[in-house]
Amino acid sequence: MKNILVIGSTGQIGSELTMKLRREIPSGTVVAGYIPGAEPKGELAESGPSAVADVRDAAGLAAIVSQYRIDTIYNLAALLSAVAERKPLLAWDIQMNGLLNILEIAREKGCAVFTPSSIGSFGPETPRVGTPQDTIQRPRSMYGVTKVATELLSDYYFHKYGVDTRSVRFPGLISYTTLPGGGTTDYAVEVYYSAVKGEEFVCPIAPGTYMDMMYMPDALQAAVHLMQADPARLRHRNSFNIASMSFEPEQLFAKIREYIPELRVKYEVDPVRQAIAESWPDRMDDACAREEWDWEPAYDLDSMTRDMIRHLRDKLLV
Ligand code: AKB
Repeated sequence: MKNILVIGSTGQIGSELTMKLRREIPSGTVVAGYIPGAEPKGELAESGPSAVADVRDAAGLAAIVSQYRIDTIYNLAALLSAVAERKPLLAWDIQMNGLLNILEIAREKGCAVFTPSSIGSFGPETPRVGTPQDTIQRPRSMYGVTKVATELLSDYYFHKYGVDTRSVRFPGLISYTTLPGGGTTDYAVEVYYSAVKGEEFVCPIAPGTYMDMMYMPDALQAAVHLMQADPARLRHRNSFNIASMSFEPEQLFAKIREYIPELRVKYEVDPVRQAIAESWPDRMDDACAREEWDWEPAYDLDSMTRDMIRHLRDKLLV
């Protein structure tokens, strides 16, 4: 992994992953791929090359891969779960037709590909607690359908053509740099902003609804570490369960109140997000990731909360 294209470099994961890769692989080139209207800014724009990289434009992607001699593609282009329910055809186009373009380019040019899956790839029939690595995946959301298909298509390209595809099933990701847009787990990010700003938080997810969550530094470490893992140890590829914490809204609010006691919350449950959340696991079993590439998260709910509040105070209260 030396010359890397990050597609979706200005999104929640991409904005931090691109900077991490530039710091950790200084001998290579990390191209920040973006779509018009979501141009890189600040340090992301200044610290390396960027290029328009629309997953639906195969010729444009192939030109970037040739120009920068790309050997690894991080494909982070996706509509998140709640938006995908509103725009299912667009979600399919980006997530599936886009992925096919990337896999074809990877096959021709010999690139490795990381395309994240999600807790969204599971559904109501999946065992909810201790969700096994290999289990029932019958999601009912368009987001979930595209994530299962992403896993299958990525494995297909590995088995049929030898394309080095790898991925993880991300939980809800919590970060202070870039807000997520249109996910079911977004509440767990937004409440930190409300708490630090002293605003009442309106929670769209009902009390008692558990979901897997993860702090962004652990998610980024997983994305980098998996792509560097010894392929001989990988019995799985697309995709690995990874887990670090699981909570329901009240537990998160109680933890934040240990540091910001005045946090105010009211519930206005969004039926679309709630139905999706109820079909997702409460806690995945990540034993295979631990065994096959030494996955180990560093953050729990308390250490994440302290770090989030410290950074958001710096960012929002200047
Ligand atoms: C979403 O909520 O849609 C995402 C996810 C868990 O994949 N954050």
